[in-house]
Amino acid sequence: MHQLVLLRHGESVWNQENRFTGWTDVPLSDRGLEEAHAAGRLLRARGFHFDLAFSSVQKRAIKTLWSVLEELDCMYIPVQSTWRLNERHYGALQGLNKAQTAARYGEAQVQRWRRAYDEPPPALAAGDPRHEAGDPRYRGLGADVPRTECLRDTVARVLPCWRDAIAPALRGGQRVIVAAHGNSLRALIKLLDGVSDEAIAEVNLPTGQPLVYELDADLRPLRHHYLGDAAAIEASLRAVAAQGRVAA
Ligand code: DG2
Repeated sequence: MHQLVLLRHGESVWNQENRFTGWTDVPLSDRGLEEAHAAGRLLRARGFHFDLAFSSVQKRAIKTLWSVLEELDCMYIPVQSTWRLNERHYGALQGLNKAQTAARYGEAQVQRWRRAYDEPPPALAAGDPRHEAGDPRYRGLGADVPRTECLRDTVARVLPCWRDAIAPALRGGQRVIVAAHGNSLRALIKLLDGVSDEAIAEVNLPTGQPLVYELDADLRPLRHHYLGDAAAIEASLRAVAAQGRVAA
C-alpha cells in the first residue's frame, strides 16, 4: 500500500479577505500559519513520516509545507516545487472580492467561474500589470504563462507532475506529501479518483487539513480520509462553498 497526503495551504490573507487569488503570490494570514503548524502537529501525533514533498511555487503553499516539515522535524527531506501545482489561474478575477463579484455578475455566474470544469474566468488583458509573465520563476514558460484557466486546463498541467514525478516516487516506496491549493488539488483528486467533470464541481477543500490517500500497488485509491476534526472540516467546507454568495 502507498501513502499520499494532500494538504491545501493554510488560510491566506486573500482567503481571509474573500478575494480571488489564483497565481497572485499572497502570504498566509496569522491564522493560516497556525493552521499549517497545527496540521504538522496532527501529522506528527498520528505517526506520519515523509520521504519526499511537493509544493507549488507560491509562498502560501511553500510556507505551509515548511511549517509541517518543521513540526515533523524533517526539514531535510527533498522538496520539489513546481508551477504545475500552482493554484488555477483566476484570470481577470484575481484580486476581486468574491461576494462583490457575485453581487455584480450573479451567484450563478460566479459559481460557474469557480467550479465549472470547462468555463474559464475572463482572461487577463494584454499588458495587465497583474499578469505574471515578467516573474522570473515563470521564465521557462515563455509565452505560455496563463492569462486564465478552467479546471480542465489545470488538470492538463497537473497531470505531468503526477505521472512523471509523484507517481514514480510512490511506486518507489516513498511516502509523499503535496502542499498545494484548492483547485490544483481538486485537479489531482479528479485524476486520482476518476471524478466526472460534473461531480468535481461539488468537491471543495478546507485550508490546512491533511487529506490522507491510501493507494494500492497500481496507485488506485483504496480509501481517503481527513485526519482532523470532522465537525470543523464540515464547517470549513461549507464556508468555502459559500464564498461566492452575495454577502448577507
Ligand atoms: C483560491 C480558491 O485558491 O478559490 O484562488 O481564490 O487555494 O490558493 O486559496 P487557494 C483562490 P475558490 O476556487 O475556492 O474560489
